[in-house]
Amino acid sequence: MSQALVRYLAAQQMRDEGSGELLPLFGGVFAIFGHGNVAGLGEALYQHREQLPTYRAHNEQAMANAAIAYAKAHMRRRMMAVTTSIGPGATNLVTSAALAHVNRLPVLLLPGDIFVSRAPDPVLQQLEHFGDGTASVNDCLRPVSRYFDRIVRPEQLLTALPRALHVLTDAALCGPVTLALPQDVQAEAFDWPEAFFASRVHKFRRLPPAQEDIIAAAQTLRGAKHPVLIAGGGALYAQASDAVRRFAETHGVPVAETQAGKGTLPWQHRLQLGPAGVCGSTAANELLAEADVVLAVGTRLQDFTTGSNALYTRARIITLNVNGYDALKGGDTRVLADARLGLETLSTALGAWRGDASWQARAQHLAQAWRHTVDDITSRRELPAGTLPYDGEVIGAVQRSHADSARHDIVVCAAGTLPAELEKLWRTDTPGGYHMEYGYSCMGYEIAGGLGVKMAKPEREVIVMLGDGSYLMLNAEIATSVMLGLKLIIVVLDNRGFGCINRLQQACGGAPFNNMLADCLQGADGAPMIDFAAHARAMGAEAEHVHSIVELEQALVRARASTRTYLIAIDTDHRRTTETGGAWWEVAVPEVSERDAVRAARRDYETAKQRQHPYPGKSHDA
Ligand SMILES: Cc1ncc(C[n+]2csc(CCOP(=O)(O)OP(=O)(O)O)c2C)c(N)n1
Ligand SMILES: [Mg+2]
Repeated sequence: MSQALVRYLAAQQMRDEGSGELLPLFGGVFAIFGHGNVAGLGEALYQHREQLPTYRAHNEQAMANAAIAYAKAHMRRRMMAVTTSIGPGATNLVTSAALAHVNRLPVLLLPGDIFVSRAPDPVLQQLEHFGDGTASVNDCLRPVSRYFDRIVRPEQLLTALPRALHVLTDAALCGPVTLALPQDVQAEAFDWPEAFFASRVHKFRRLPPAQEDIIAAAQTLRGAKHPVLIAGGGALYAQASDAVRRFAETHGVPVAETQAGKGTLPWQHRLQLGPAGVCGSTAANELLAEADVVLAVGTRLQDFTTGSNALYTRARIITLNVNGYDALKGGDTRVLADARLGLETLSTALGAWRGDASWQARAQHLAQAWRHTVDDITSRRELPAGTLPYDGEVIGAVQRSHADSARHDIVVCAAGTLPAELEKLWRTDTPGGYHMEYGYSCMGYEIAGGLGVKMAKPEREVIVMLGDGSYLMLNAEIATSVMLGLKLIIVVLDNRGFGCINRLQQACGGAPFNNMLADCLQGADGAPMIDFAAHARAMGAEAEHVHSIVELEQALVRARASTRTYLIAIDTDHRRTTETGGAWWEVAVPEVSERDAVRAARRDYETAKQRQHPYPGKSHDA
């Protein structure tokens, strides 16, 4: 069964749109062996190691994060599989499966599973469920998988694998697939039909829009004077950047982007408003607040994008999404279609229609003002003595360190202060140049994710930016990047604690508590000064600790020249952030408290909630 599974995976292909070349759909398999996969799947992977390479990393969650990042960097056209032992290896996948599920990214998870025969029962690491004899820990993966199957007879692969591949390659269904593989079944023989292993070229089909949806959307837009288009991750995955640009230019519709959609339009495009929502630009948020129609393309419309449904409450919302569930969100008008086809068809239906000329002029003016704001922040080099830099100044130094970084670099990030700062300040003119995992915003994704991106795009400089908290959560794949010769530049912003949550806590009236190391319970020796550079060197990377933006610039020259993973640690201020831009984000504040600060925060919270609507775009009905 294992041999058949590996042979089948190796036979799946895709055609690269750029070069026209046929490439394996699966770039490889990440594996940590144990009982439950070493004898069966491990032996099969060894046999087929030329067609389907196996990579070993240090932690199952990190391996899966790397695999997910690989697929994201390939805009979901290529992917990887991940295999684990039974028990703890398998449950280490749960977080990553949820991450892939939330972000709609494909990954094939192959955890080992307990004996179907139950001959040795229980085996090492087996959970004995007292009420369900069919349960194993792999059942934890059911609610976080788009497709889950347990292969209890070898021939079940004949139906399970085509279904798995369908889910992995379908734009609407796309997400994690789990095939749990009981170890005795992995080792069983079966007479397979040879045709099962024929190579197959997967097509990434585009769903065309229905005519009636387009007519309705065009009618809504024609009634608009102040339209804004929001580009989400779906716009990138549908490779709709050109379609978005043409739509914006032809119809005079300014564009705002989500975390997943950033980079759809080049940063310097005249109609590029910058990011929408909680981590958004002044340009995007000011126009969104006044928009009469929002065309939401390929976005899940999560709270960071909608300002917790309090940002664009006047607008009618048109959703254009390949996923019916997403198309439903706040949609007055829904177009169920691929982003590219949908925009092209809608544009044809709109003919010569354009939004108000004064609206476009205002959009261009605000967009330019925002670019000046960003310039201002990211060009700061010399800070007053005794001032620690903050994330915005570090981001500026990283961008300045390459003459054409907007085209060449891929920045990778996921959690902490940095996502908001990067969304506001990072500049890219290449789709995929901004790799932010902000659907799950999972601490620890960054370094592993950077590894996956570098596997997908070895010719690009992959720059991982992360906080001390994320670094300490999951960093061991630095050693894997050294072992595989996959160079990363890692910039650690050490503000000695969970800076963003500390600020959130106080914004909600809370006392500084249990976030910054200084505010945590400590023994006699206090919190250690963590030497991140020494830590990375211990794993084989080159590393240094710098003390200013000017030193950071010099270190970045060395980092870019290095062929080996290079970490730069810099001390940063946990209080300063980019204050301009942004929007309200709903975080529930206690209704009763003995603390004045909490009661005051509660009053602000109740006031802010008055602007909120059950979903965006409803107030125009009132
Ligand atoms: C796995 C995980 N646990 C908890 C959180 C909640 N959380 C978000 S950011 C953060 C602190 C991040 O600290 P650090 O990486 O040092 O970044 P900083 O906020 O200090 O810039 C926490 C605890 C999360 N996003 N992911
Ligand atoms: Mg920190």
